[in-house]
Amino acid sequence: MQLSEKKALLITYPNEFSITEAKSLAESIGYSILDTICQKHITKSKFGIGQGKAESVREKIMELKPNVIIFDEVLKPSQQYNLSKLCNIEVIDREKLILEIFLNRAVTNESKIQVKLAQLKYDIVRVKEKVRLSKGGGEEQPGFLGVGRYNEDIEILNIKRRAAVLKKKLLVEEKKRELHRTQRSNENMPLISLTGYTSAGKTSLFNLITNEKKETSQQLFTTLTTYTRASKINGKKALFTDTIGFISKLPPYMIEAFKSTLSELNFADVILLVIDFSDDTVSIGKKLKSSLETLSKLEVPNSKLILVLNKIDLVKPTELEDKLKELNIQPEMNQIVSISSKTGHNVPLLIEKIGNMLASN
Ligand SMILES: Nc1nc2c(ncn2[C@@H]2O[C@H](COP(=O)(O)OP(=O)(O)O)[C@@H](O)[C@H]2O)c(=O)[nH]1
Ligand SMILES: [Mg+2]
Repeated sequence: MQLSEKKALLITYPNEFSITEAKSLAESIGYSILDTICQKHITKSKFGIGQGKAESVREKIMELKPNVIIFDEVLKPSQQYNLSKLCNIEVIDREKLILEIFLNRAVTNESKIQVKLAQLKYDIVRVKEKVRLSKGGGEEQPGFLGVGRYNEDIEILNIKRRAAVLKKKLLVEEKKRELHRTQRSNENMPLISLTGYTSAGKTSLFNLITNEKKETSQQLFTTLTTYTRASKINGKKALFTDTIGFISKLPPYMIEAFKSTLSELNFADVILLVIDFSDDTVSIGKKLKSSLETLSKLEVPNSKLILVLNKIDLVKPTELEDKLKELNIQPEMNQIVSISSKTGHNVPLLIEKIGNMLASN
């Protein structure tokens, strides 16, 4: 798809978290969101959204002329088909969007294979659903069910065969990984990786540190370039990587693909775990816990971790103290720093902490 063609209409839930996350995800691979439609119920049987709403979406599409609808929920093939046909436009559901992101970010052979495996799993569910519908399990859809039963069986067999081949290749790649890891540690330029949940502010911080002046809203131009850039720490060159980060509500079959796209964290000398500290305390606690669990599964040692409490410009000083207390975070700890990627507050302190960590490791 051409850059200029990546205009989307977003359909999501009516809460700030869903809206920000879906936008951040979509923008991270270059979509610009022309408009957002929020609905409390987006799992309705025919179109995901209600019939009346679907009609008004169709009108919006004719008015705004986006190239795709991004639907922030997992859709059944029939729902995807119905909405797509009604609005005469491609519909990308949440799973498909995440797969696109993975595909865009997969660097190593291993992660590319993992992503392809996840894509085959996405496809097989859809083909099986077609079979189910053709057996009379759903309403008749001309065109959609044009392919006969026989062809679908072959399709499923083909997918399974491709998956088996990929799994064998994966074993080979996993063995190679150890080799690369040791090679990497022999190079001299330190690597600093940014991770954290979507919309925590990773890209904003990355741009600030690596002097990228473009706006985050202009993701179209920033993120399609490289995710790794050089900067200086204590006068010495260091590499910074803006990782894919953590995504909420990840379907279990995507976890392997996700972990392998995160495997670059294993090469990092310092990992910045970026947290949106303007979030409510309960969400911060949940995200922090699950981030730390994922990092420990990836065998990232705590000694390489700096906890970056971002968006501090949105948090009142008293509120900050309360939150730290409630979350049992000791702010005087060396590995914690509260910053604002927007105002630049405490960013020099963060750089200093990175320098100290590099010097002590
Ligand atoms: N107020 C405020 N907003 C921020 C800050 N850092 C990031 N943002 C905003 O949060 C949103 C998500 O930021 P982004 O860098 O794309 O997050 P990412 O998904 O982690 O890469 C954007 O709208 C940013 O402008 C901050 O320190 N303060
Ligand atoms: Mg980002």
